Amino acid sequence: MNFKEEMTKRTERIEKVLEKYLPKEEGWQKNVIEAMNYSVKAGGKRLRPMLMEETYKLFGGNGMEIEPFMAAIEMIHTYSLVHDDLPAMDNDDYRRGRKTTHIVYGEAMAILAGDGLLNYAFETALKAFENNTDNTRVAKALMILAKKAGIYGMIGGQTADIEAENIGEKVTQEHLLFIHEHKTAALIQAAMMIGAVLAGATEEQVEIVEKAAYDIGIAFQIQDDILDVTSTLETLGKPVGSDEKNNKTTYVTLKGLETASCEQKEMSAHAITLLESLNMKNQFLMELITSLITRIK
Ligand code: GRG
Repeated sequence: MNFKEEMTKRTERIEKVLEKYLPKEEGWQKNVIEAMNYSVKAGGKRLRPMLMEETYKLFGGNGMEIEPFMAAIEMIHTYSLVHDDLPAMDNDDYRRGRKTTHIVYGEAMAILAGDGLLNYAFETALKAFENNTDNTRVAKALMILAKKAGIYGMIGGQTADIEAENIGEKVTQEHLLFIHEHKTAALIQAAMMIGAVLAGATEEQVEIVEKAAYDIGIAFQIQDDILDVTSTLETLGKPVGSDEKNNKTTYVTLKGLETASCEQKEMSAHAITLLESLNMKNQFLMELITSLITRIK
């Protein structure tokens, strides 16, 4: 298998799925819909829908109900980026190599575009009921999506993150792990758990997937922290040094580059061991997980 070629194929497929589910730019709402679509179409690695579909395939899934969920998770992820870039939060001008949504459409429209994307994600995921599929699985998947994006997931992590900015060096490893688990790992867990649930995985199997996705999420965030100090705006598509600017404690400031990098590798390897314990095969998924710790953007 040529990993790079397979990656390109999958990314192109995800772009088509997104295109299919994005709202039409018309009516009195045209402006907000344009801002929503601008943010989603700005690109990005499409990691969450990719992990979702690959986990679905790992458990033998081959239906259509995965598609609205793939679009939904990317919409939720994109809304979080749009809001995170706002002046009230990180106040960033660049994202995914383009001007941020509030710079192009203004702050009010960027707030509404984020809200619109979050709501439209659920309107979209609900379309999975229209597929000829197991409604209980779809309902379970919706519950996972709602919880992992909410106050017990990503929003909870973002809250703890904002509060951590005010206490600077007093942020402990425990506090930081809470932030990373909720702000970053929760959506990755949602992606993989939804893939598993829709394909009919058992509760025990979904628990293993949740644990593996935790490791993947933390490792992914550590790499994000590393790139913030080692990369460039051109490569990353967003400003570097953002953590320092916002007085953020990260894995790198807490432990140093080398230890952070070692721990990240251990977590990624642990995730793979957990997934291999399921005795199911998806070579691309394993390579995708490994590639995340050496990613450059
Ligand atoms: C505003 C509720 C709310 C939450 C914001 C996700 C988030 C929480 C903030 C974005 C900033 C950040 C560093 C989040 C951690 C997760 C992360 C590394 C996001 C970037 O994900 P990528 O690298 O982005 O997958 P692309 O652009 O490739 O999709």
